[in-house]
Amino acid sequence: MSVIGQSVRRTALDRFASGRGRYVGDIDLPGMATVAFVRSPVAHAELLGVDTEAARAMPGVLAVITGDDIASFAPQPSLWNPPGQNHSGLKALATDRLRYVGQPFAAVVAVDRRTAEAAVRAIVPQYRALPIIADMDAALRSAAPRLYDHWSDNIVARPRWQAGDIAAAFDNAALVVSDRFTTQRVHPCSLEPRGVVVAPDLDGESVTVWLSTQSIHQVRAGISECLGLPEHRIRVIAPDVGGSFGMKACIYGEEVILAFLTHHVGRPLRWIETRAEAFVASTHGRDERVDLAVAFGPDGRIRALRSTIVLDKGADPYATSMGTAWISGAVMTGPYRIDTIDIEALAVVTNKTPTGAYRGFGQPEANFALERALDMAAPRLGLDPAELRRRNLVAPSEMPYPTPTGIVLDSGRYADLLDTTLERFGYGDARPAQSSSRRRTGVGIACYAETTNFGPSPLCKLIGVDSGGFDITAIRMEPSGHVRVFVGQTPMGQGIETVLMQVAADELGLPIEDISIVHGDTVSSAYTAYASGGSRGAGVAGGSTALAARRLRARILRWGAHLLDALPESVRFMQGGVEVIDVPSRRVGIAEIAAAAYKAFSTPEGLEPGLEDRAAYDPPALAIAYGCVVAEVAVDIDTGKIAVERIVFGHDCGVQINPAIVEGQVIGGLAQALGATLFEEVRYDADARPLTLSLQDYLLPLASDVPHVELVHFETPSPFSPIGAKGVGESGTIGVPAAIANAVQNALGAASPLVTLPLTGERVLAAL
Ligand code: MCN
Ligand code: SMO
Repeated sequence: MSVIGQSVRRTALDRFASGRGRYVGDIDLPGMATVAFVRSPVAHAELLGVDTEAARAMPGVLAVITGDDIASFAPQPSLWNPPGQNHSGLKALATDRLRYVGQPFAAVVAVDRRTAEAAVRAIVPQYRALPIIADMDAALRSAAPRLYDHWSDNIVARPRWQAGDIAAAFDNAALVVSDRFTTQRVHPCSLEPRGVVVAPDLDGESVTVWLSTQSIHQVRAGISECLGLPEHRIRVIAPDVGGSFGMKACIYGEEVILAFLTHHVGRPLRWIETRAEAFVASTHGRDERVDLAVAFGPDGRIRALRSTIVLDKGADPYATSMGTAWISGAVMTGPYRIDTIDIEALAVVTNKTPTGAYRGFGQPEANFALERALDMAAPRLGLDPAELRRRNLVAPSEMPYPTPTGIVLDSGRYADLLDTTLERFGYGDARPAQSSSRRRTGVGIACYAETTNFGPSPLCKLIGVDSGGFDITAIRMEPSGHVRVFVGQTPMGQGIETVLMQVAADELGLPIEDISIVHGDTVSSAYTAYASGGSRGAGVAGGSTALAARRLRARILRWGAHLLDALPESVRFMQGGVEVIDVPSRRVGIAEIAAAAYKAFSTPEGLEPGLEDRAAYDPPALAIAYGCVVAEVAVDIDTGKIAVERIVFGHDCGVQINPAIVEGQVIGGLAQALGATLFEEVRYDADARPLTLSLQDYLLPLASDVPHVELVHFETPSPFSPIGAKGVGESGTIGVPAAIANAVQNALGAASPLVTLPLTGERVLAAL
């Protein structure tokens, strides 16, 4: 029986659940010292000098460095570099200017954490305040001060997509709906914050870096570039990673500084981010505003779409640069048939912590705008929101459907999934569901189409991602018959290692216990430039793993034939061995084959001793997952408090390799989206000083906030993955904000439109 489609228990589950995970913070090396960073207390200032004398003189302080000490470093690399992009050129420590609260400008090495923190407090920056760019409007104002003197404005880049006669389509529309939809800034809040441990190697030249990251090879390349150290002299290891959600996808300055300092002081070093630090030092998510106008024909068909997207990139376009806004633009037409567009995406710099990748990566922001706009149009067109969507969803017969932004909607039954999900919900019976009491109920829908299996290398090149989108898997059957699979994915909690074991086990016809995965070490695992992110683990790493396993299987077959003294064409692979097709009793087991391949006293013609193979897989295109969320809410109109009562979530991620993991991913993503819909928000005051610095100011969803969720699964295999898998790791985050907002609007009836997240009580009351 195939192990694909089985809810195999996750390998590390028991270890994690019983507190035996081993994270960066658990690493303890002899002689290890602690690093702490001195961070900007102000949003924007000229840095005149840093007085480090008192700190240096403190007992237990081993070193203090400032920006002046890293003058020879190259700037922090940007992983996305779309055409025409402006670069900051910033290094790991600020030198002449401070650009956001939390930006590091000095680092301290001390014998322990307490001493390091005391030294940090003793370091005083002299600075002169500069005018502050507090938000995207301030950044775009023509008289705005520039954050970077070598730029002509505060815009990172502004790609644009145009197709069809947009003016005519709007002029002739039966209805135009337009508004400004804002998705707030959020804190990714992985359970384990970031952390780095480094050790100098004995040769005094190489360095080992243990890091909580989802991209070991990108980090290695980044450290190499910044320090001018060849990549082979840097070993990056990701131990267990306690959540990441996109935020650990990039290289940060801290790892570069530690890699440098470890030789400087000749000791292993550790830096573990505190939660308060994480609120300013690690990239935030979202913070995007979408101006959207949609033109409809009298039949409710969408005739055209016009949009301007603005991303608040914060103070430095490093890491993912304007990637999230680019993806928002690329997916703005959603799962719908729309051929006339004019979409522009801008990213601007402000005096805030940089924003970066966060689960959903630009897609929830676009979805919130489009799905809210559809609900605003439906009553004016005299159509039920479900019917309006049904009329516009791309049909299977139209696929592959190229959208005007260059995405190809590959496969799926969009309208069927909508109807099945509505039926499961009992939609016809539930709507309209408002009541006259102080507690009103409402129902809302959102559909989405989601880019997954991030990769095609030509696409990466086109949009300026600095690495190809392939995955490599190496595979080795040991002399014992056990199979080790070397992958380039860095698990961060999503369970990918179990799923890749399933793929290998399936291809080789072996029990899952006979497979193990090697990952998260630039020396021992496979090279994969892009690593984990873009919901690509199952589809892309699953692809390279299936191909590598197929090659190994062919090799095992030839060894089997050799041992059976049969022709390769006359044998077949059967559970746990190779047998002669016509004479199944002539059979040789895997263990025997493996032993023979390593003894190799006699090697088959054309083969070499040993059982090893590898394969790379570069997907031909993105795979488009899709889904439909139906939410029911109850709104207390005295307080504005929203209770999400029920969610039915229909989705299609192609072939599900591990249904239990898929379910966990959808519900986990949904819970995260619920927080971002209802209350999570990173706030700043008018001077760009952060107001949310702890979990007392920043509300996360509790288990009691998450409603009963029912899932509807469709499984349309992706034509763009050898195993038919599309991604699911981000699916839960995309349609939830719009579905809930649509439900709340349905409950509130004639209130003014809800267009800003999160849907706090104040906003709900204001709409009433
Ligand atoms: N899966 C499956 N069958 C499919 C698709 C996926 O069994 N058809 C399984 C996968 O094998 C994997 C999981 O579901 O175990 C998610 O797979 P996939 O969608 O391919 O995504 P990735 O493995 O690339 O994971 C990254 C994705 C992203 S981009 C973010 S952000 C994210 C997420 O997954 N961050 C997470 N889920 C997370 N889950 C946890 N617990 N922690 C994070 O930081
Ligand atoms: S935000 Mo996920 O790492 O693509």
